[in-house]
Amino acid sequence: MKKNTRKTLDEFIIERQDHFQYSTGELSRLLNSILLAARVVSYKIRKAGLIDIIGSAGATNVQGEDQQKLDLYAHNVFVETLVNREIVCGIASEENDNFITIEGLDEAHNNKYVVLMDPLDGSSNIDVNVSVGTIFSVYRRISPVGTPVAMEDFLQPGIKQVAAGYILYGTSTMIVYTTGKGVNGFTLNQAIGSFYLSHPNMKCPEDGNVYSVNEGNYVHFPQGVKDYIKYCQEEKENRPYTSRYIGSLVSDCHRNLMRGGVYMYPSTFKTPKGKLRLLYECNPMAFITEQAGGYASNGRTRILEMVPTELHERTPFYCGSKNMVKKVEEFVAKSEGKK
Ligand code: P6P
Repeated sequence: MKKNTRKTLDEFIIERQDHFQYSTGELSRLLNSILLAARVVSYKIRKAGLIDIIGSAGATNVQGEDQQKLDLYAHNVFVETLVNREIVCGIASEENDNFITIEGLDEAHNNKYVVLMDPLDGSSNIDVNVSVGTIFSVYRRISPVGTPVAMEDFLQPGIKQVAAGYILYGTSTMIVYTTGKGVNGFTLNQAIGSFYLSHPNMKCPEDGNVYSVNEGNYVHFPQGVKDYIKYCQEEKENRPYTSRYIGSLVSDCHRNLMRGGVYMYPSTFKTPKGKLRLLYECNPMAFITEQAGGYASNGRTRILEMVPTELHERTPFYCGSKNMVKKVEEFVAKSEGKK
């Protein structure tokens, strides 16, 4: 019988313990907590059509978006798992107006890390059985250890992330994450509840022939983005490219990471600053993509160098194959008369 030589994620984290700068095992325990919560959420999602867990929760989040029952369920599972293990000193979530402190646990003030997350991105796709994802980002706090967590701990540029990852609840459940030493993907064996190393040392091709954008917003895109989309569609060189848009950030970015391509969410009439949130969607996806050799931009500058000013701030987002994202920047610069 063929030996199962694949490492489990638990073994992988222990093996890489030395990769976590100054880690006292806290970051490993943090990642393991996220994994545990991911298994719980994955199990629930897989039953969504059979139990009363789909559809609207009848509330809206800070973005004014209709909260799905599974949004709130996922939020509660990740928050409770992290709080109960007293690993972090604070949590920011798309589903919460302000960041979450660890009330009543003074010792939590001694914890070194904060987590920012989108507990369930693309959740409106659940009702139609389309893949969704969880996105998380981890920073070392900058406020003094021993004091309550502060907003400055969350408003750090993406280059300061110590870890980032996503869980893709797709045809299989995968976790893809980085701690700044490359990107690795693990697939969940639902039968035994273990994640196995299935995509070691993931690399994003520098070029690709897939562009992902909601072309329904075309008329409101900046001129440079319109010019780039026409460039993708013209019959020249290795074009026209293929258009693929799942409407689920994690799914579209995962495909582009594996096969090459560019995901675009420009500013539009309804979302003049873009739709995606810098802190817990764009920064983690940018960190992972760049660690795999790709690139992420707001159309002018590198996402990871943006200095946040608000917890839920939005930004235009272009992410994927380095040469394709750089080409978008080129078209944007040209349309703005910059060389
Ligand atoms: P639109 C899901 O709501 C999300 O945040 C991303 O997962 C996805 O890529 C995008 O928004 C879809 O937005 O406006 O094209 O439906």
